Amino acid sequence: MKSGFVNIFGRPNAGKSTLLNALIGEKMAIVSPKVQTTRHRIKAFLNKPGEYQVIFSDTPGIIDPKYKLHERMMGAVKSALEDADVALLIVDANDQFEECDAIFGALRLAVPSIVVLNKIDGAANGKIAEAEAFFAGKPYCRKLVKISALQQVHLPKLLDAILAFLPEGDPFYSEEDLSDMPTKFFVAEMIREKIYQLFGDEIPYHTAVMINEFKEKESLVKIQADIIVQRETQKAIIIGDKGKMIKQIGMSARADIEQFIDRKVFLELFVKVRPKWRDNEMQLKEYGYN
Ligand SMILES: Nc1nc2c(ncn2[C@@H]2O[C@H](COP(=O)(O)OP(=O)(O)OP(=O)(O)O)[C@@H](O)[C@H]2O)c(=O)[nH]1
Ligand SMILES: [Mg+2]
Repeated sequence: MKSGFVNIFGRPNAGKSTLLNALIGEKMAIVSPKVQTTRHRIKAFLNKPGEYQVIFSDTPGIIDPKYKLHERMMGAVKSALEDADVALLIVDANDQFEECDAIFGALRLAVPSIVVLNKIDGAANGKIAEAEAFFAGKPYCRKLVKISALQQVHLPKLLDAILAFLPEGDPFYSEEDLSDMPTKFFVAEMIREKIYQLFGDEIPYHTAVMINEFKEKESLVKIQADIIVQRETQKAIIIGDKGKMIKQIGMSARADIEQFIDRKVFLELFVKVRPKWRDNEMQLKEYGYN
C-alpha cells in the first residue's frame, strides 16, 4: 500500500487549512479570512485500509518572523520540510506569483512537489492561465493541479496526483485515528478561531488560548480555558460590554467543541493579561508553542 507524509506549504491565507479540512472531510484546522491563523503543524490522516494512509500536515503560512511566536511558527514549517515525502505548494489564484515563487524556491525542496492553484472559483480573468504558464517551468513544480478547496472542486484529481508520488510502505499510524494531536489542542484551537472570527484588527494576533482543565464527568465534560492577551485594553475588548463578547466566544466555541467530542460541554473562560507573551520563552512553551 501507499503510505507517507504529504506536507502543505504556502503564503498566509492561501487556503492551506481549508484544503486540509476538505481532504480529510472533518474540521481539523481552524480557518479565518485573516492571515496567520495557523500557528502549529497540524497532522491529519486519510486512511483507505489496504490502499493508502496519507499523513497530511498543515503548516503556518510562511512569513518573516518578527516575534519569537513567529519563529516557533516557522519552526513548524521547517519540521514539515524535513519529513515530507510529497510537498503541496498552495497558491491563491489571485496572489502575486513572483512572491510565491521566491518562497517555494527558498524551501529547497528535495521531494516531488505539486503546485496547487487554489481559489479558482474566485480567480480574476486570465489569472489561471497566467499561473499555469508561470509555474510550468519552475524546478520544484512536478505537476500543477487547479482546485477550489472551499467549494471542493477537483479534490479527487489532487488526491490521484498525490498518490502517484507517494511511496509504498506500511501505515505509520493506527488506521482508526484522525490525528496525533490531543483533544485539548483542538479545543484550544476552536476557541482561538472564534476570536479570529469575532474581532477585527490586531486582537487575534495578541491572543493565545490555554486549556487548564478538561474533566470528563458523567453527564458532561467540564473545560476551563484562559484567553491570554498582552494588555488590559485588549482584555476589556475580549470581555466586551457587560461580558457580551466573551459570552459570544463561549457560546460558539462550545457548540463546535460539543460537535467535535460528541459530548455535552460546560465551558468556562477567563481572560488573563500577560505582557509580551509572544516574545517570552516560558510563556510560549506554556501555551503550547514549543
Ligand atoms: N473563494 C475561495 N476562498 C477560499 C478557498 N480556500 C480558502 N478560502 C478562504 O481563504 C481564507 C483563508 O483560508 P485558510 O484555510 O485559513 O488559509 P491558510 O492558508 O490556512 O492561512 P494561514 O493559516 O493564515 O496561513 C478563508 O477565508 C477561506 O474561506 C477557495 O477555494 N475559494
Ligand atoms: Mg491555516
